[in-house]
Amino acid sequence: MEDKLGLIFCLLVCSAEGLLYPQNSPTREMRSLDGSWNFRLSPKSQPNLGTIEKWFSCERDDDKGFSEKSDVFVMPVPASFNDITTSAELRDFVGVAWYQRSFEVPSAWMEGGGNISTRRVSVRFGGVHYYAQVWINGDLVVEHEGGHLPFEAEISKNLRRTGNCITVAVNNTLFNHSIPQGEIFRPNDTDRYPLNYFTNTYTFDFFNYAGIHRPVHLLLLPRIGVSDISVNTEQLTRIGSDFGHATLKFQIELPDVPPSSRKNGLRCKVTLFDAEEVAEAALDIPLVDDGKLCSGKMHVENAKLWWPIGSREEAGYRHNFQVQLLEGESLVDHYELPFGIRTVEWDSDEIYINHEPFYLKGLGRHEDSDIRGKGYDPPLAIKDHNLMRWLGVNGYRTSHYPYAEEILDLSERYGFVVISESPAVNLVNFDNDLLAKHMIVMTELIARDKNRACVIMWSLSNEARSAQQLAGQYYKELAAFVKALDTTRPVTMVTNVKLEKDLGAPYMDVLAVNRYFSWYSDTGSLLLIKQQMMNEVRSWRSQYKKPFILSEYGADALAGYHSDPPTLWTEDYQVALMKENFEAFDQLRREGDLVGEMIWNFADFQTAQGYKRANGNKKGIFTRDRKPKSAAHALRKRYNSIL
Ligand code: BDP
Repeated sequence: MEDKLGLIFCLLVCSAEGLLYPQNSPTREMRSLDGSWNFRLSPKSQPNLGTIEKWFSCERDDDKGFSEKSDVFVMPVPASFNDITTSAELRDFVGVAWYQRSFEVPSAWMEGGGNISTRRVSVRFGGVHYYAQVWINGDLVVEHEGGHLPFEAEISKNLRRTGNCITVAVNNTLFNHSIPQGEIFRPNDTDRYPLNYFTNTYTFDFFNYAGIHRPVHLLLLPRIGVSDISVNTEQLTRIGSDFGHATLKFQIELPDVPPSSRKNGLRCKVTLFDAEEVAEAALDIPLVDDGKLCSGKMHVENAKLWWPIGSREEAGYRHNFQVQLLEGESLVDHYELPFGIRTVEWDSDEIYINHEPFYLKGLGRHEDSDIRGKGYDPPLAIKDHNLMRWLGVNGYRTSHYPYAEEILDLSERYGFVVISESPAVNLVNFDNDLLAKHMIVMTELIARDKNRACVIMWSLSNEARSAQQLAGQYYKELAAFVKALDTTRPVTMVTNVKLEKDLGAPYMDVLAVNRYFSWYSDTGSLLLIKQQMMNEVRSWRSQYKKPFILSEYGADALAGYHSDPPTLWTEDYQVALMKENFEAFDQLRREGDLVGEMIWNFADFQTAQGYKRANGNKKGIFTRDRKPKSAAHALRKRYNSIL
């Protein structure tokens, strides 16, 4: 992959349209393509072999094709491919991995040859890491860069009545200008390395799992239908503890088609239903802007509000924002968007949800588990949410990349607050090409998650080298760009740089700082934590006068290791370190200097191999298979005792 070409390509075709989450409705149908796919690697030394030999051709009797080859094996989707076999070659593979499967579409979808004038068939990927190319029956239909956000392509013209074939080539290589970044290490020392030896190195602290990580859907959609919806709680007057009068501002978009293909006389009917399906407000409005959109404001009286978990008996309340596109009385499109009514505000000290100060009892997480790697797995996602409920957590950060839409749905439903982070982790250089790409990622992320009540803040990056001279201008431009895209949420960047050196903080609304006192500095000296933490937070606060979140602290602990007095890598040390931090947090909070604390990490997770990592990072308060360490009980006790 030539990264500049990728950028230019994406600038041309990356669009915020068509990202609505798939659903069945009176006008929409979907079919899952999850399951067992055929899988084959283009040899590491010949990354282009699959393309040269046209593995996407899907011809069974083609001797160069994909099918029935001895090196083809079965791969589950969604899942990372790395841990599915016992092969170290596959686990550490760098290059292009190929997926292929056959599929059928219902014959009704193909009426009139796909009935191209009134309906379209699309394929939608929730996330493929890192660079994906997709072919249908041998035709390239879409390419997408970036491993954590959805993309979609129309395939109506590429389909056959029966015997369809889809091929996906996934390149997991990370470059200087991918997000996240990586480096190709290609030594020319032939004494120590075989000819053509190379690896892909990266500095971030989690394994670069790859593959088709999230669900794949076939969609049947109206050709002139709803392509995007934006809704936001613009104004809110609280009524009592749980309710409010609200003004919702919304915009419904249709595809930008030539005037000759537009339909005249379309209108939008927008209805807000409560959870019992009782209509609370409705509007009927014409399309404007050459038939490309409907927009308006909806007033709703006594609406039940979306509240964070733990703050009210009923948290995570969602209404159904139903959009119908009508032509006369006939229904052209129907989409239902779950929508939580809530506001987010911030000033120099606090973050407010529904006008109430919010204190984040949080943690950092990863999409990570045994066997699946970063593949979306419903039992795991639900288990994780149950564990967070047990802990008394009220929010988390999607460290260090956007999580699956299905995970955010769960979080929103339970009332977990989410700081949504881009995949820009450990950025090391700050040039215009990277900035352009970072802007694309933020655009795609906001397009995907803008309607979610649970998402209260955007995190532009984690632990960028923001002391570098060029970082100041970079973050100035990036923050302005994101704030223009979304004026309703604060922006942060998570930093580990020293206060005097960090060049990004001046442009953020909220400060988020990672500090590992007595782990990465003054290792073993637990008694220094309180003093160091308090001085640290107070100095950021007095310099910037912005709300402050301690976004990471913690210690590695090998489950089952104990010592008294506590020593490094034991469960006892992890707990002791937490308790010292808690004392500092309590005092800082009393003084009005802290709006959130987030332990690192929810569970142990896999990393690249290294002598500082014992089969992964062990800072989890749960093990990788979600068994509690002593730290989980200590955190639970704390979070359940603070309001
Ligand atoms: C922080 C990073 C996080 C690491 C953690 C650690 O933000 O990704 O996993 O340190 O070292 O610096 O455990």
